[in-house]
Amino acid sequence: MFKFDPSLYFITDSTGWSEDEFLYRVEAALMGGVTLLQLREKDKSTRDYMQLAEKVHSIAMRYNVPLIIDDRVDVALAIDAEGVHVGASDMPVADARRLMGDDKIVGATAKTVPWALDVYSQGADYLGVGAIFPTTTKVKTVLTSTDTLRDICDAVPVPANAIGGLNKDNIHVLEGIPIAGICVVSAIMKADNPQRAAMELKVRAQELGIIDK
Ligand code: TZP
Ligand code: MG
Repeated sequence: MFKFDPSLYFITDSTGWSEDEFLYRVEAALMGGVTLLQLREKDKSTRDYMQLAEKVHSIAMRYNVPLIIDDRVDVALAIDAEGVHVGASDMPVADARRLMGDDKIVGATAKTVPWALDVYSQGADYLGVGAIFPTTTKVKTVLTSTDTLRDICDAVPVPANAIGGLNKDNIHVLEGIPIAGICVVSAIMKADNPQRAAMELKVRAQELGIIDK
């Protein structure tokens, strides 16, 4: 059984990397202490998404880190991933929960308190809240203030993570907000040394008291 720990949540983006380089980076991040992993692919065919997901899943399992599949309940079920993450234009959380069952992780995006309450009531296990800072990752998003992030944390009993443009030099803005963890793409994916980047992010977040030691 996997432990669900969203404290350092790494979301992948294979854009611009060969498959070997991508898989190497994913593994390096896991070695650096990533606690939760999401495979996020926007342009792949179902077949290619599944094939990559199977490879990433077998790596993640070696590190006992749950794999979440972005957007696609079918892909998550087909490869027996530990969970799925759904956003506003994906399958509704209640349907994702019904299909995934109670033992899988269903995460949801929320950018406002009413939205957070809605996805929580539909059965979301955790929330991704942002973008806190502008992001260079391919995404349709708006900024969410740290005040709203705090309000969301206070409004729902499930873990909420901050996302969007976060790196070790700016996560101090999250100090004192009862988030469960941070989600990053570029800060690890595009780092010269993804293992070191993951380690440094974790140490910084721990120093700030954002996540537990
Ligand atoms: N949702 C809100 S911001 C974002 C997603 C998927 C992308 C975050 O990527 P980065 O590179 O950490 O800014
Ligand atoms: Mg989505």
